[in-house]
Amino acid sequence: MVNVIGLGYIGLPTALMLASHGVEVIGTDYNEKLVETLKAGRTTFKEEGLEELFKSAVDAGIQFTTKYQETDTYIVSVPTPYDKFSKKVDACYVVSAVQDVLKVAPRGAVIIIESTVSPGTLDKFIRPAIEETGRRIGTDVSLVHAPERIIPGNMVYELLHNNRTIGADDRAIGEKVKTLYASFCQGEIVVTDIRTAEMTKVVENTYRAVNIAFANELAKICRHDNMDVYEIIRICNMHPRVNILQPGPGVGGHCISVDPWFLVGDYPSLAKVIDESMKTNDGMPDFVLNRIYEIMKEEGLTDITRVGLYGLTYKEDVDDMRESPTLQLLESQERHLASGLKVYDPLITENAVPNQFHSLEEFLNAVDMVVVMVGHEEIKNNMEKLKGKVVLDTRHICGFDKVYKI
Ligand code: SAJ
Repeated sequence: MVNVIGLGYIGLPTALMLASHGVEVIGTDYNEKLVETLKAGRTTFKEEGLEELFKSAVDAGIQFTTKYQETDTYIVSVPTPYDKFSKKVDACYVVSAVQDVLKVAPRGAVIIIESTVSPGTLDKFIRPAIEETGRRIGTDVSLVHAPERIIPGNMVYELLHNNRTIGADDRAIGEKVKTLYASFCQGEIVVTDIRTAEMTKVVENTYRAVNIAFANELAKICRHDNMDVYEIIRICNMHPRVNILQPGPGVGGHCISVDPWFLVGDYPSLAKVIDESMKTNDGMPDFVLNRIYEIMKEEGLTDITRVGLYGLTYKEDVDDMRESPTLQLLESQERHLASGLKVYDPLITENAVPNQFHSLEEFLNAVDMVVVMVGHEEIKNNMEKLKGKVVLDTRHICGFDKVYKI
């Protein structure tokens, strides 16, 4: 039996996937409300294919509880926040989850950490937490790091098809854990050591962050001299060895906008390109705000309260607002003492920010200028409704002629 600890964006789909592939699974989360929702047969966030997967896992007998279980295998998938000032990972949730696991784990149990951590975290924080209890790693319990790689928006498909990395002290334990993931994973599963597994995960997200920063920098250069950055990137990407990502209003989510900071925090004098890239990405919401002012001037618009931001989530077709560029822009707007921007997102039903609308029609009636911050399907399917508005399209999704770009 596997006890999956932490039933958030990664833990839940992983638990469901294992259960629907014949593994006996108990999912544990300290959040009682979340566990009650799952027990009542409802999923806790929106994701393509999640409902079907949930049904099949429930049919297969998955259970949800707030209690840690006595079992031979644990998968820890709890959040790893980072300290915004020191840029270092805060491993407190992982440490406390492991401490709670140790209260119930039998001798020989395998503890798999799936949460993304900065390289060295298992050595610095997790091993000492285990040793403090008098347990010997390798004999009493085994430690494994199996970082997840799935992308929100396509999680279920990627859980099945992505290649995976498993870091273990002991090859035999690594192979055993590989067999567990191979129950559903059709990709290649590489077994390596823990430090390498920690580093590869952070490097993958850093690579993407640096590539996006490069695209954002190109957007600024092109804006300066009135060149079309999208056409330039499109043509460059026709070269067989060039693959530049897309510029945008900023980088959000809890991965690409966070993980690279771990390297800057741990290696401040070495991680120069990474540091500059993160600053470039973090500067994009301000860049968009300046574009809004520029365009308002050009169009003779004077009332900022008649400008609306379309999209609150960190990217298209997910309901996750963590670190979203829109939230960053709203904060920046507060700093500039220019609050009043209207906001709307079809996937955010709760009241999250001031001046938020819950209907596209009402939102559009309240504004003269629309800033497309997120390219949700909804707006792609309703492009004609933007006609007659001044549009700043930060996602390059509007096909019509008169549209402003970042
Ligand atoms: N973005 C751009 N331009 C692009 C692509 C993305 O501005 O060309 C922005 C998005 O709008 C968003 C942010 O970057 O605000 C991050 O979105 P994303 O789709 O690039 O990535 P995440 O954060 O949803 O998921 C990433 C993935 N990592 C990589 O592709 C290397 C995923 O595979 C990881 O599992 C996930 O991080 C994670 O959990 O670490």
